[in-house]
Parts: sequence; C-alpha cells; structure tokens
Amino acid sequence: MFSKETYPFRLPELPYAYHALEPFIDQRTMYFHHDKHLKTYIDNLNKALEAYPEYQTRTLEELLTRLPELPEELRTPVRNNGGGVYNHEMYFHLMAPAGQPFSTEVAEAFGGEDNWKRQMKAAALGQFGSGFVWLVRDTTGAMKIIALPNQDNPLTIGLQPILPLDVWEHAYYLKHQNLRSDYIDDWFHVINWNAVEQRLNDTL
Ligand code: MN3
Repeated sequence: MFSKETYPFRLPELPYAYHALEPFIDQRTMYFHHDKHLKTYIDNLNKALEAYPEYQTRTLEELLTRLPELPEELRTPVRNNGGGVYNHEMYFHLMAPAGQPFSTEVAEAFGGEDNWKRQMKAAALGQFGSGFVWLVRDTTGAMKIIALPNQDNPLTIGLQPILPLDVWEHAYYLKHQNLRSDYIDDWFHVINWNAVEQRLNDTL
C-alpha cells in the first residue's frame, strides 16, 4: 500500500489503463494527471527528504500524521508534496471502470446515495480554488465529508481518509474546462466502491 512506502518514493503504475474511465474521465487527463502531475509531487518529495536521512525511514502516512514534528524547512514541502503523493495515489486507486454498485455502508451513514452525492457535491463546489473533498472517518468512527485546501491531508488533523475527490482544475480542465459540477457528476460514475468498503473495514 502506497501509504506504507518510504523514501525514495517511486511513481506507481496506474491500476487500470489510461482510457479505462472513459467517457467520464478522459485518457488525456489521466495521462497528464498521473504521469506529469503526480510524478512532479514524487520528485519534489524525494528532493525535500534528500538532506534529511533521519526522516527517510518514515512512511508517507507517518510523515503526514506527524507533520508538526518535522523541522520547519521540511514541513511545508512535505505538507504540499507528501500530501500531493498520498492524495493522488489514493485518488487514482479509488477510481475504477464505471459500474460498481454504491456502498450500502455509506448509504446508511448519509441517508441514501442521493444525499451523500448532494453533500459531496456541495463541498466540492464550495471549495474555493484548489483542494480535495474527502470522505473521512473521525476518531469516534463516524463518517464525515470535509473539504481541505491544496494538498492538505486528513491524517494531519487526526481524521482517517476514506475517499478523495480531487477538485484541482488539472483534474478536469482538459475535458470539462471550467465546469467543475459536470466533472463531479462524471466522477460519481467511476468510484471504486470495492476499495472504499475495504478502507472502511481497515479503519474501524
Ligand atoms: Mn490532482
């Protein structure tokens, strides 16, 4: 699992073909998003950790969970690029070719599929500028939806990430241009609900 990896971080393969999420997320977007954007976060995270051997043995998950422990000059690059690596690897892993049935556990927690989608979409449209919307578990085990700016990760504020929705423009601009709302509707079709349920079990 990517969150258990340590320095030096490497670009993983996409778990499906670049065109596998068509027509909802297009092949070109997937290529640039994975091979260029994620690769840049990985390179910059490795560069930041190069001079800090004492932190190279920490997993990505530990780096983000224990972010305040890092020296100040390392904290911001790990927050931005370590977050960028974690958030994107999870985002790609939690998409799959369209057709998986909606999670019954999520439906129960949010009063049905439509309510969950409405809340995710409201949070995603309400996130000004770049960021991610997250389905998370809090310390009581309850599921919540939150929006975080930039590449901030729920682990840093004591929440368990379950499912990320990338709302940076680079996630949708090539196909949807400025229409974030259409991108969100399309993303709903390609959620890897099997993997979501796996994470829900793992975080209990
Ligand atoms: Mn992105």
